[in-house]
Amino acid sequence: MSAMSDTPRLWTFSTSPFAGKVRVAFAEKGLELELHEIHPASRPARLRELTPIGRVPVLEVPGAPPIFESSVICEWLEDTHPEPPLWPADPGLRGWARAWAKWIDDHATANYFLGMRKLAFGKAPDDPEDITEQLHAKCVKRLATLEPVLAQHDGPYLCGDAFTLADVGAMPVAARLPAWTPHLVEAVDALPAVSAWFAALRDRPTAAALDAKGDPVHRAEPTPA
Ligand SMILES: N[C@@H](CCC(=O)N[C@@H](CS)C(=O)NCC(=O)O)C(=O)O
Repeated sequence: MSAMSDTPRLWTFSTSPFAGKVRVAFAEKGLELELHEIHPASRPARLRELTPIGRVPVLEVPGAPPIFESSVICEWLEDTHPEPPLWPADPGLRGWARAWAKWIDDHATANYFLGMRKLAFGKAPDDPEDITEQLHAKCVKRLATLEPVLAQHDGPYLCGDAFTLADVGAMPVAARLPAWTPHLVEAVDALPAVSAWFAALRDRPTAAALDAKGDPVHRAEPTPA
């Protein structure tokens, strides 16, 4: 593995929604990222050196401490590369969008992808048999909460014309749900504002960054410089 270049390095795995969120945010800014792909079942030691939490995404930038937490990485990006802005200029609307961005992470994204994770990596011993179905039903119920919220602005995005990091946060669910869980599509189609919003998010050219995959970094690999 090469010494670090000036291009920010993101520790990621391709199907992680939170890493996907960061990849889309960088793409929205037109910035490059060096992707270091991990496998969740075989995390390289370097990841734990960067953050004892051992989760992705983690951003490495020359001359700065590593940054973890997808929303915090996106805030660093907004601070260091303000154009094009990914938050509304109005402080009140910005606060509102930030609150919904957190809610989308904690409720829609977390339930959907935890359901997928249990399907892919197995259930915990005390999980009910239908844990994935329960988590996915919870996700759809939470999406219904967004119907009146989306109606507050005249689309296509959460804040109307302004595309924000709250929209970026919803892109992984919007993009994966039809392909990975077609049986949930009917329930989402019954939510007109959410389904129109999801379609607009899938149409965003930067949605392609959700599929971006870096060179794999294996557990046994030595610590890069
Ligand atoms: N709140 C964190 C969540 C990070 C997170 O849960 N990352 C997952 C991937 S989506 C992970 O690394 N999971 C590994 C594991 O839990 O074993 C963020 O937004 O960055």
